[in-house]
Amino acid sequence: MTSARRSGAALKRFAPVDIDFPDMLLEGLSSEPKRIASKYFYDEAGAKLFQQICDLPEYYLTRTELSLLRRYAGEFARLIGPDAEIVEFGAGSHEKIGVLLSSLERPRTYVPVEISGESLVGLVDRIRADHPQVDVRPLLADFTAPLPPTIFSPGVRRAGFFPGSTIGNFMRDEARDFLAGAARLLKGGGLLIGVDLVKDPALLHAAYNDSAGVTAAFNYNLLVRANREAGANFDLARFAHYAPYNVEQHRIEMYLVSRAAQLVRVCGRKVAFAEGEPIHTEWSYKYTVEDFRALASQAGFIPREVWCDPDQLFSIHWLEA
Ligand code: AVJ
Repeated sequence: MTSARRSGAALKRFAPVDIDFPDMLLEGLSSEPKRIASKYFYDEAGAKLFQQICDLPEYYLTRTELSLLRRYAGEFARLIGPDAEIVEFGAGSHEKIGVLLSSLERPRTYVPVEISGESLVGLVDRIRADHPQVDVRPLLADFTAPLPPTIFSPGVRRAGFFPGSTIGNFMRDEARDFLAGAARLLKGGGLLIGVDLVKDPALLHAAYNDSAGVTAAFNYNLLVRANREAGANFDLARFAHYAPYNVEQHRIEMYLVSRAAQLVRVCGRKVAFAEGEPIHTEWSYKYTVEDFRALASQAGFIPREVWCDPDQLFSIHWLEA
């Protein structure tokens, strides 16, 4: 085991700055329509803003999923079985994985896969403190890319954990490809995944247009980050947070819309914006239970149990690999 794996402090030292961000930004702002990939939301400030989003009264996702996790923990433990290796896609909240690890019978290893060093370090320290019997082996990587099979324990029953409806950030094809990769990785075990549901558009709209403006700040943080890391000079006051629900496509669409015709410097170049021109920053797809199960089947999983809250806001699926 390397020192980077053993201690959070060591991990922090080796955590790379995201050197791809300026290139990606310039490329995304040169394309038509303009876009910035949503994985770039989560720098240190963005991760904090996302935590605040999770506590918003309008953002029902986190608390609904947590209550489902608490309520059905015993069932998850029975399905996952003893001595399992848990792979989490993304470093989520210590609370969610904490509920799962506490309910499992002798969980053996926990492998959080996360692209942001800061998020990973915080989570790893916390889980090591709370679950000293679990071997925590963080992997600093983009979980959307194929994972090196060598980091996993051979011959151990493996279960994936993918809470938060992060799967909603993928377009349908990408979601299927991701799930197909997960099905191969988890063969013999399964995937426990949280999926936000199609519902009253007014509830969805409120969740992404909160009255305190935290989601707007989360969106604007991409421009703050561009100004800091890509030599840009975005004036935040000249962009608007815009997050409509697309009823046909079952997705929240997030944009930063230019309030005026303007030129913005990015990495030494000038990028032109027309008045009203959007930068696309996120998709957040919502599924029906049936639709998600069909997608999982196409990806090679056998969809098994599904748990929903009484108001049908959120779902957790057990997919057998
Ligand atoms: C982390 C992708 C699940 O889509 O609800 C929250 C991100 N964006 N508010 C979501 C997000 C705006 C979130 N996911």
